[in-house]
Amino acid sequence: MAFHEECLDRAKAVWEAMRSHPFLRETAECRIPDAVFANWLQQDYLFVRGGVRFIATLVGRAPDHLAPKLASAIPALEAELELFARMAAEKQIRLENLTMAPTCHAYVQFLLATAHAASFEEAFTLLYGAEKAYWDSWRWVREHLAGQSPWQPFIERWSGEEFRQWVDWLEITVDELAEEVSPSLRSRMTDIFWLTAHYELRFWEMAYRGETWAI
Ligand code: MP5
Repeated sequence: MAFHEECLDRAKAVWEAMRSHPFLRETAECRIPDAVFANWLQQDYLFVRGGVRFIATLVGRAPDHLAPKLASAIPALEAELELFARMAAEKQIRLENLTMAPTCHAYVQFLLATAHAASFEEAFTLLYGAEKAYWDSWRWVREHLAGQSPWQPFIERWSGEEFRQWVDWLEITVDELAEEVSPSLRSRMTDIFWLTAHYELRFWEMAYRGETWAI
């Protein structure tokens, strides 16, 4: 079994819960309330900004042959942030003075802590897990889309050809990295994937429920 299949197999239950989350189902059925979608848009905007710093740290730690491709993700994320800004302006959703909800905050801290304190291979596994989660989630939306969504540009961003090629590269590369490491590091890499899968599920849950700090 390839390493990425091992990861997906171990996280199977949470991956299925993520892909069948009501946020995604209601988005596909074009009946997600605007205010609920806006929760996701605001929090994901903050998440992606954290993601830029995560990838920048990863570039600094990457072996030479992986650094250029990883670095190419940074302008792609900047373009993505512009998409968030464009859609937010169109739908009158505020992007200034936002507060990270608890789950978004914890997930971004997990990204940054892993990038700085864990091995490069573990951090790369996190990146693969987060991107694979979005590919599988948004592709599910695209495959079940029941009409013209007001949120179409987001659906296309993460279910289109360019993103597919990026996730394919991450998948091949994470498998290659896992071939070279000790059994204990390989096992820590699957732990990171498992945690990432849980954060991804919780991110939909956070947006759907409109999670806030208690007080
Ligand atoms: C991604 C994202 C995909 N935007 N948000 C979450 C919660 N998980 C994964 O990352 P990217 O860098 O926007 O493709």
